Amino acid sequence: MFGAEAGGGLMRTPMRALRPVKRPRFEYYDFHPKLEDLRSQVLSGLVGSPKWLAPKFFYDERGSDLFSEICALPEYYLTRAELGLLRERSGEISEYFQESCVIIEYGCGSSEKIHLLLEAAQGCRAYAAVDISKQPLLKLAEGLSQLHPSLEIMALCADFMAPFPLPLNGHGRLKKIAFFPGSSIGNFDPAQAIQFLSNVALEVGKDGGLLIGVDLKKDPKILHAAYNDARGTTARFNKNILARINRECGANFNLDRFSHRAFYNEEAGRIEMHLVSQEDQEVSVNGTAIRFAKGESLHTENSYKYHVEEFQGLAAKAGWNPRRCWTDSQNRMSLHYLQAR
Ligand code: AVJ
Repeated sequence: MFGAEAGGGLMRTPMRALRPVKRPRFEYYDFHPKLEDLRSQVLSGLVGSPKWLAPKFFYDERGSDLFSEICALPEYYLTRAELGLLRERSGEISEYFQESCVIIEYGCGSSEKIHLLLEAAQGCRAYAAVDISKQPLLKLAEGLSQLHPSLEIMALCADFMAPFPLPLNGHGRLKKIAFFPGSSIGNFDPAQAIQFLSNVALEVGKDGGLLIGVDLKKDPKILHAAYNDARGTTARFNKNILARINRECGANFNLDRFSHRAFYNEEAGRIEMHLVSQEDQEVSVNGTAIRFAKGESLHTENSYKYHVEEFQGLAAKAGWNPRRCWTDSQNRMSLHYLQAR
């Protein structure tokens, strides 16, 4: 134990000071997508019509910081509501984490959610964090290894949209429970969501679990505000994707010539985010000329919202049985525990 020497800690004996401290550790695996992949995927989205970019490209270092800012915005209820559920329902959640298990978190960012979950998850022996963004991933793993020195931690930098090997070291035989918080599932369209959830079911195996946060359908005004915050942080987050492409793909987007647009598409049940060209313009991306007409939109994100039963139906198609669902008192966010068939 370090640090817990209230009183009497001032005069450490030399022996004590010299005793080697076991450094908290974790294992890092880099399956980070290559720069060429970014360039070719970005270009293929920009040459077609309608133009689009995958939302995973938001999360460079700057984008990850902006996303953390979003999570603290008064309008962005998702993070607070989910943290509230993890806190208030920790007793009930912990029932599913009694047995020795390994938790696999997809898209952890720098979230404090896993800190809360680990307090409830008595049986957790190992934790594998998967994220596309290296810096927040390392920060999270470092922080956790200090707090939980006996927990086996694996940090995997990978794009979880594509299959990748999951190195669970000696822990592959433990019960596996996936953790997918934050309504990140909303970035997939329903067919992709079923595909992803099926992959996760295969990964955890029969009787494995999934604890997943899903944003609920609600009054569109509340949804609209969450993606059009007064401070303009979401707009900066959206536009940062262009700045990133400038930095990493040799492009010359002028961010002032695009505007942030986010709205709720009721029919599709999703928030859509776009960047709308303010004028006729031509942008060069890695030597390729891309034309934008005035008013033309570049689609950067979908964020699907689900009723509880709607999501359970989707998960059922992917091999999951619903076991428990918690919602907050304002019915904004849901947290599901599902079991693989
Ligand atoms: C991380 C995908 C859950 O859709 O709410 C926040 C990303 N985009 N504000 C979401 C996001 C704009 C977020 N997810």
